[in-house]
Amino acid sequence: MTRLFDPFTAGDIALANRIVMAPLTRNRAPNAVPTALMATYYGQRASAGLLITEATAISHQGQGYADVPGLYAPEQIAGWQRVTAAVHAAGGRIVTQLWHVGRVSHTELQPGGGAPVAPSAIRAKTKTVLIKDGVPTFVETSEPRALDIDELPGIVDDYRRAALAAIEAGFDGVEIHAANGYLIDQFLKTGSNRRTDAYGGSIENRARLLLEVVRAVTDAIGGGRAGIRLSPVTPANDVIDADPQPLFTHVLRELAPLDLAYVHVIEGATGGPREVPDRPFDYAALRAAYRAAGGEGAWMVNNGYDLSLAQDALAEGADLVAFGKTYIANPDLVERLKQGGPYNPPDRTTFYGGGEKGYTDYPALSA
Ligand code: 8OZ
Repeated sequence: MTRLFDPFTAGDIALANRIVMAPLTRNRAPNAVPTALMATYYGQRASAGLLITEATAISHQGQGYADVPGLYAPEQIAGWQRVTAAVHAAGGRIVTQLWHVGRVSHTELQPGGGAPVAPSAIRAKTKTVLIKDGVPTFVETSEPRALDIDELPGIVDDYRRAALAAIEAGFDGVEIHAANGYLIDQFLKTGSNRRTDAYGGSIENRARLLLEVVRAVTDAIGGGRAGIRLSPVTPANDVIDADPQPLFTHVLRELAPLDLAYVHVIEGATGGPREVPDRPFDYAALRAAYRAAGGEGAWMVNNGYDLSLAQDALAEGADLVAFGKTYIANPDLVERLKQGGPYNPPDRTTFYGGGEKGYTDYPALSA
């Protein structure tokens, strides 16, 4: 019953417990530079076994929303150094989530006002956020252009350089964001990938970019400092695969020998129901395929967990449980789970953008 609160080692990262703060986009990094307020926010949550930062752009091209942070310029690395120092001073561990949004972007956010890039020129029926007259405003994503095959090595190299920048910034590791309809997921799934070259068509081809990115990152910083996030059936950002079970079985088999610290799986619809109608998925079979192929990374589960669901998941073989919205509102979530609550309710109106309100002002139990 108490395993949730026991120490655990994921790859090279020693965690005080099995409770993880999920990556949460908060849009509070003007000009993509992490702020002192962000250091306060993450520092407040350092009693989690592991903190995963909000999604962080690996390049200007990988940027898709106003005021999300980056990890490709010196001032961004310096900003993150304050964050990792605050978390480490409080005894925590923190990895950063490496992100390329692909087609989920807008010309206003792209270098030179160009089109966002994608596996194929298919527009996502989804919105992004721009700041209009100082106010965060939802807008339709722009029409993307299909990446030339010659551009892919440069994108893989951007991931590698961002992983090295993460280590320079003091992170304990990185999480490769391969979920939620962003670039890597756009390549994986049939709905967004119509390519006819070595990166489209077969499962092997659609998984190629993901595996090249993971190999580049693990070669650069070691598998024990790298995790990956996957979302087999989420409808997020209008990306759907016709047959996700064999696709993800292939991905997990190929990931198995890379000695990742962890595999992070979003069950169902990101931030929504744990079951997606008409899209059944067998997560236990996915883990079994990974283990059967020799994969030893920690198995991290996410989506809608509370104390009792988390304990059930650990009993059924998960190693780590990531909490999202609950972590927005409860900086001392570990203590609250230990005591069985109470939990502050999250205020949705302050999730994206703004300042301290709804960010660093949620009270701890001791306050
Ligand atoms: C919410 C708003 C913007 C981006 C994701 C990075 O879903 C995100 C995201 C979430 O993975």
